[in-house]
Amino acid sequence: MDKKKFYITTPIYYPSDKLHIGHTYCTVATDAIARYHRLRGEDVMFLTGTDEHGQKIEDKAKEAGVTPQEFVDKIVCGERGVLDLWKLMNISNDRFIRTTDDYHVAAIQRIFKKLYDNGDIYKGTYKGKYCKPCESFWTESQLKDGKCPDCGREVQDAEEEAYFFRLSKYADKIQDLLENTDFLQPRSRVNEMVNNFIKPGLEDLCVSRTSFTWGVPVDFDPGHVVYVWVDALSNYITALGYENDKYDDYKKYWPADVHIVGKEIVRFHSIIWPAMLMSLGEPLPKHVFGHGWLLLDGGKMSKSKGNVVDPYILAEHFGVDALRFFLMRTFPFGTDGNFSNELLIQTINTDLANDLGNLVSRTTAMVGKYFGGKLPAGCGKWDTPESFDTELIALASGLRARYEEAMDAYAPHKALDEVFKVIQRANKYIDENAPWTLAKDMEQNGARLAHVMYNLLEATRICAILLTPFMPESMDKLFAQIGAGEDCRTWDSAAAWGGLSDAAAPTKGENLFPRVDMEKALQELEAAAEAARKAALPDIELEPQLTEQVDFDTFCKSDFRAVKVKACENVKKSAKLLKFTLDDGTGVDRQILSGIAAYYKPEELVGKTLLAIVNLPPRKMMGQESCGMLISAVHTEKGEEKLNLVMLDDKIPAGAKMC
Ligand code: ME8
Repeated sequence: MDKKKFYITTPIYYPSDKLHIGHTYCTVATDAIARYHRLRGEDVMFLTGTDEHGQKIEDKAKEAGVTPQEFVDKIVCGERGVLDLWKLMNISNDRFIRTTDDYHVAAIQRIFKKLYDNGDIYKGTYKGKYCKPCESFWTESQLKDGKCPDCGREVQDAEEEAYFFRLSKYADKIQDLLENTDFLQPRSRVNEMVNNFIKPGLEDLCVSRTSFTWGVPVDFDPGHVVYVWVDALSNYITALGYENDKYDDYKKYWPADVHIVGKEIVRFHSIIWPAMLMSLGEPLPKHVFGHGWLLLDGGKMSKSKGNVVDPYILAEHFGVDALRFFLMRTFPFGTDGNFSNELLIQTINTDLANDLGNLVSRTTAMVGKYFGGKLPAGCGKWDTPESFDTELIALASGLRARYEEAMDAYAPHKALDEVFKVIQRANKYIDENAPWTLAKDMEQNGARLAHVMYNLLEATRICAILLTPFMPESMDKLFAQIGAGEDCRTWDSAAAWGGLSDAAAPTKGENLFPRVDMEKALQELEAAAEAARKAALPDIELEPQLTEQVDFDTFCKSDFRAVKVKACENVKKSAKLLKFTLDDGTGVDRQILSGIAAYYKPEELVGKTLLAIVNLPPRKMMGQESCGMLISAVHTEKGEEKLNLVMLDDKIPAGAKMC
């Protein structure tokens, strides 16, 4: 029999900056759902990728002094880039698409032409605002205080020739799709779409631009590039071979079972994308699921706000599986959640170290201690079960069904909640049976104790199967520790109590989830974040040069002289000031105070020839007079301000004029 197909996608990421924990959240969730379907024996296609075109990338590349392709290559394929992150996070995507891939670009040109040929794309005029110096088009809403958001200058009304997609034509069909089917989930997002976008009147969509070039060119009208969302959304079909020869499984996998997307891009996926597919005459995806955001300090993470959390730091610190688990366990998938390091550590300590970790280590240690690591054959059966035996067995036996219901409703947090109810029940079962008391009389209670151990291992096995999509690596290790072979790690065996052989030989292994010392970890995270922030800072940063000019005569009024340091000392009660006694060639000592104590020790300056401006009006600082100013060079290095006094050749006599 053919396996059931399951096609699942994540949004393809903008490589305009490095990815943060919010992006990781979305991809880990999709990965867990994909792994769940593989566990069920389905033929899964899991797609992710990068969305690499558009003005934002073109601008960023220009800023960085590289080509747009070089810019995206570095973020996608470079060290600690997108591909590295997904590898680290153990993301099991079957395919990775880049919208700059040749086959995708060619397919987009064909898709655009198809839409044009069937009359759904027409040429019109795009009205907007134009900033002449920047050569940039803006919409009214993009302006900052009515001015160009880039340079702050006045903008003017402008028009640009552009192609439009007849989105308005599909308004009724889309409304019907949203309101009368389960296409868009969670259901709460439907009203938002219908009330905010469809009811006010769907306007036709501008789908080409001529004001920048980093995009897929419209091949039948040079100068136009395809709107980035038409290019990006189509990835879901081009990656299967739609309108290209690179792949040939479009028929096999399309329509997608689900597009997992963040809530701010639900609009594109639930209105524009189905309209495009309707126009192309292709089937619609079965579901779009709009998940919530991870918030930091109450706001969405974004690089421009500076409030991003680096998934590399967290995964390296706590382990990939602990991080994957935390993301899925803590935040209800359809709503926003507040991220914090404290919450992460708490979850690791409570659920993984205490509940799951303890259950496994206590049970395997007891089997080692009381039975030499091997349970006696037949211990899986017990003729006169206690009520707590029945309760544990019933709860664990019904777990798969409850888990399945939650996973199928895209509620991984609920599925995990069900698993942890069983883990907590099993821990309680240890206390109820008090194995240490039973072990006091092995002759009398040995068989009962073996049965208790078996029940614990068996409940753990079922939980571990269902935790595999979330923590694949750790569950492999856990199976080995409880002595569960391949045949009893399967989806089928998760619904059948008694899958574990009663001759299993568990071994107490490494501690899978060590307890985290909250205070120490928080300090280390802060230090790691600070080091990463510093590493990302530019090596050297210079003050921008002044554009305002001074006339030559004004400049000549400044009297710069070579001065020799006769004496130098710290000014009492000031951390900043040094007091210099200088020979300026006049025969009378000159005193200058300078705020450079952080950079020099007084003794290292005595005897040096420095540069000073000597005709500034005298100033009082900390009660002492300063007659002039010493000249220094300043710059910023890795975010830290650096200062160097300008030192002259000692051959230059005191008082020599600089000109
Ligand atoms: O939107 N919490 O790319 P993107 C949760 N290229 N999810 C978050 C998040 C946060 N703090 N921050 C971002 C794009 N995301 C388009 C997609 S698909 C055809 C094109 C999610 O890199 C965000 O909601 O800006 C989105 O689903 C995904 O990361 C990619 O965002």
